[in-house]
Amino acid sequence: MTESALPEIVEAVLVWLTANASLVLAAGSASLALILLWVDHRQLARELEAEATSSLAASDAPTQQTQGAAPAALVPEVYEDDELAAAAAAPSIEPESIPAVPVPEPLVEVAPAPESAPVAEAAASIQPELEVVAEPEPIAEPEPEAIAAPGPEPERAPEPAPTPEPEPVAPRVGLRERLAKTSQNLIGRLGGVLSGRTVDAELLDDLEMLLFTADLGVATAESLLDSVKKKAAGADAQRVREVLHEAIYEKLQRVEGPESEPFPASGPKVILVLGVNGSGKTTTIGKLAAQYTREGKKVILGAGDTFRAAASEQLQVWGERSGCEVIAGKPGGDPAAIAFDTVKAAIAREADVCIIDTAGRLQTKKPLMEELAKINRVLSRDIEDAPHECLLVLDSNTGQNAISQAQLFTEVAKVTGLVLTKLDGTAKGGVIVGLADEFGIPVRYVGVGEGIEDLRPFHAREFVDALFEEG
Ligand SMILES: Nc1nc2c(ncn2[C@@H]2O[C@H](COP(=O)(O)OP(=O)(O)OP(=O)(O)O)[C@@H](O)[C@H]2O)c(=O)[nH]1
Ligand SMILES: [Mg+2]
Repeated sequence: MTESALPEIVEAVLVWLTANASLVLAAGSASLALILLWVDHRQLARELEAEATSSLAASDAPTQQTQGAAPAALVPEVYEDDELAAAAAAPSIEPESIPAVPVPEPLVEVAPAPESAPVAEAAASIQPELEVVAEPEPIAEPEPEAIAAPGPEPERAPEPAPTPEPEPVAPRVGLRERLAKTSQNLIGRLGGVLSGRTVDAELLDDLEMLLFTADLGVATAESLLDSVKKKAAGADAQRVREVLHEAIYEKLQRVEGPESEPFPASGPKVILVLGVNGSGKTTTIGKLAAQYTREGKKVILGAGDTFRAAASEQLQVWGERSGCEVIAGKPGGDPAAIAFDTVKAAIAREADVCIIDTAGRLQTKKPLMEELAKINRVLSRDIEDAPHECLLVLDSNTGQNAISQAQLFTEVAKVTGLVLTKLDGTAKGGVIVGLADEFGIPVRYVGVGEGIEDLRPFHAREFVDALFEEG
């Protein structure tokens, strides 16, 4: 700004003041009035304060503090409202007036309500879901892939069933009678061939034909024919009969072992039973169980045939008949899991024997070797040398086919004993000689009927004599 401009500005201000003199005067007087009013108000406040202080000295000071009223010193110096100022400064506040303060109550009652209700509702709606999630899934059985579970959780071992009374045993029917058809096929026909003849080339031809059609097997038939040629050349029919009788006995005597492998020093004896479907495994197990229980042994059966419908029910029936417990699983389950559980149960119940059934269709379901290896593995988990006995059950009705079955099973399992079943109903029982000759595996039992008493320990002499007995 230049010096020459100043007089012009002053002049402009003076002109404005002159024009608005009345407005300026009004503003000044209003300000003055306000200042005077404020001074007057302060004076009034001081007087009230002095009055309150003198009253406090005379009143009960602790009452104020315990009731939580504001001390006089905290009373504001200036109050717009005189009544409020007087109330705040009042020395004797009534106790009832404190809970009457309206502010906190609505806060307590109203504030949580809008939120808590939805939360409670939400909690209620979530709760059932949580319960469903928390509920444990029912445990499956292992099935052992019991082995997996084993898992197959042995947890599945059922409580011992009440032991029913074993069935009374029917009187024994003679072996000769039971072997009648085989005897007729082999020895009966022999009588017809030999009748009144001496051993010559022609007779040897006829004899060869007879032996080859008697289900003995080619090698065994040839071996027997050789014996006749060597020991009965030129002899009569009676001598040929004697030579054959002794030659067959020698072959069978080689496979006459004890009825079973010996019992282990401690723990249950474990018997695994194998064979094609329908060969008589389950029936043989039932009969065996009855024999052991009759001897006072405690027996547990394992329904390892999970393949065939009603297979485990069939074993249950045998269990009831022989008075022993049966460990079973779900149809279609893992047979190895059942085997595992059966051994566990046998140990837990201090059983003397446990016998494990298997499916006849085992070899068509999975590779036989794989399946049997798995079963053998789990059996030896708790008892190192189990199974102590591996029985192969062969149906004599199948004739030469029984030899093929023995071939198959001995390749994939360590078969320790044979059971020849259904010798009572067949003419093909000569196969037992072929089996003995070719495999040399002990024949433990022969099945000669469907009854519980129709499993006989195999004794070579008794068997051969029954075959050759004139009837
Ligand atoms: N006559 C006679 N029948 C027998 C003998 N052993 C078993 N059977 C019968 O043969 C049939 C089959 O017997 P199972 O014991 O079921 O045969 P399996 O080997 O268990 O058969 P799968 O369970 O199908 O593999 C049944 O009707 C038995 O009664 C026997 O020694 N003599
Ligand atoms: Mg069976």
